Amino acid sequence: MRTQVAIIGAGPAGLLLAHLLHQHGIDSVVLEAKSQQYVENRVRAGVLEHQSVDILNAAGIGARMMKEGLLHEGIFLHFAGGRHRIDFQELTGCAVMIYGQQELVKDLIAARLAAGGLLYFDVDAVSIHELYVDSPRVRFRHGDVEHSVECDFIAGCDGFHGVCRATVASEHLTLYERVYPFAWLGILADVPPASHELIYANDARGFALLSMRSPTVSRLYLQCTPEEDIEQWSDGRVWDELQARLNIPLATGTVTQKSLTPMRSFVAEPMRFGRLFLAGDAAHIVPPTGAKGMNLAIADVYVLARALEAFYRKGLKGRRPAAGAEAMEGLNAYSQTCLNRIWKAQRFSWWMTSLLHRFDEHSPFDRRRQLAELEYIVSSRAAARTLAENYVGLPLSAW
Ligand code: RFL
Ligand code: PHB
Repeated sequence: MRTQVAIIGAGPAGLLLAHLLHQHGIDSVVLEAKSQQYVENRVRAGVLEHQSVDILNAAGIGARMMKEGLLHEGIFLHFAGGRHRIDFQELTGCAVMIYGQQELVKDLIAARLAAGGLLYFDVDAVSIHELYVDSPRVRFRHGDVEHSVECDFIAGCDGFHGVCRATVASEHLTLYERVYPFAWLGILADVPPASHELIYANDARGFALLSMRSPTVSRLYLQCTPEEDIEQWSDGRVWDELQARLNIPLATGTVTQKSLTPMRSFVAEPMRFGRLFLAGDAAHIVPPTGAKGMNLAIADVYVLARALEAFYRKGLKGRRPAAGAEAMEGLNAYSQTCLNRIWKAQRFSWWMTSLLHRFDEHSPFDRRRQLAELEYIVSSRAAARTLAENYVGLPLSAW
């Protein structure tokens, strides 16, 4: 088969890219290793920056998000026995949206299917070929049938463990990585959230986060060790520990999901190799403390879709597009445009992680310094604004 853009991975990055390209009249095929049911039920991120909300609304994908999502104008920081609010609306004029990643994924799949776009679930043996020519190819198996897709471009939206980045020869890649000495134990529970806004708690026992998915569903996280045996955490033990760290009365409810998330900062540079463009978690991972992962994925494909639209508009219409310098301008700038913003989100995610977690290697001096920094943030408008403007999202620049 032949398409303009072969997209590998049906997470937020791949699905949104397919949707934005469709709106520009650009043909794509989306290949996903897992089943539709698996992808639609994978519990992950929950916070959308205000610009992510704008992008989704402008793309006509935001109707259910605007109805069911929860607009949050601030967060609470809890430390040293006190709770302090950071007022995003007052400090930046912006808010964030709480809307589960799996709900966004459902909306994007529904839009893709309604548009009649090609979307293959349960594919395997995906391999990519001839990245440095004008017509690269993707091979994959679906059921018992082997397919070959000839295309103009490949979008590697296949997450951290995907094949796209792994296909690039290591001498072409520079990797930056930090692995943290802790993880998050997360639960989803059928119980109304105990606070109307998120609480990030720095407690001597370790970090905790109270978040939510709806007025009746809570999402909560606890710092633990990366080797933690999740079986050792009965529901009762989780609730007791959350209560101790968040220092708020918690009604308990049925725990419907329990998971362990390792914490990592990671960037692969560059994000383009000939006709292959990496986007989202395939190129970068942030620790979830800054709530940036899904937003970076959205920002990457927003920039990529604009660059591809310009390529096809400026290139020869109807025939094989010319890869002239003017048509390629946006695509040539893609990697640097995204990386400028990614590194700022990396810095913020690392900073929030360092500020809020318990580090075993910390000396009493380090602990007092951490508390002093939190005290400074809640007592200085400039410091609070720095946190707020990063949390709601730094400006998006197209190239
Ligand atoms: P995804 O979502 O991992 O999607 C990649 C898709 O590619 C498929 N795939 C393949 N398909 C075909 N062939 C192959 N060989 C393939 N290999 C893999 C996979 O099955 C998958 O469907 O990457 P994408 O689209 O880049 O999206 C990134 C986000 O999922 C991720 O950054 C966020 O979930 C991170 N994250 C958060 N981000 C936020 O913006 N705000 C948050 O509040 C937030 N909280 C979180 C998070 C991530 C968490 N976990 C579990 C890692 C909280 C947690 C606990
Ligand atoms: C979530 O609701 O899953 C969530 C919220 C904020 C974070 C991370 C995860 O920083």
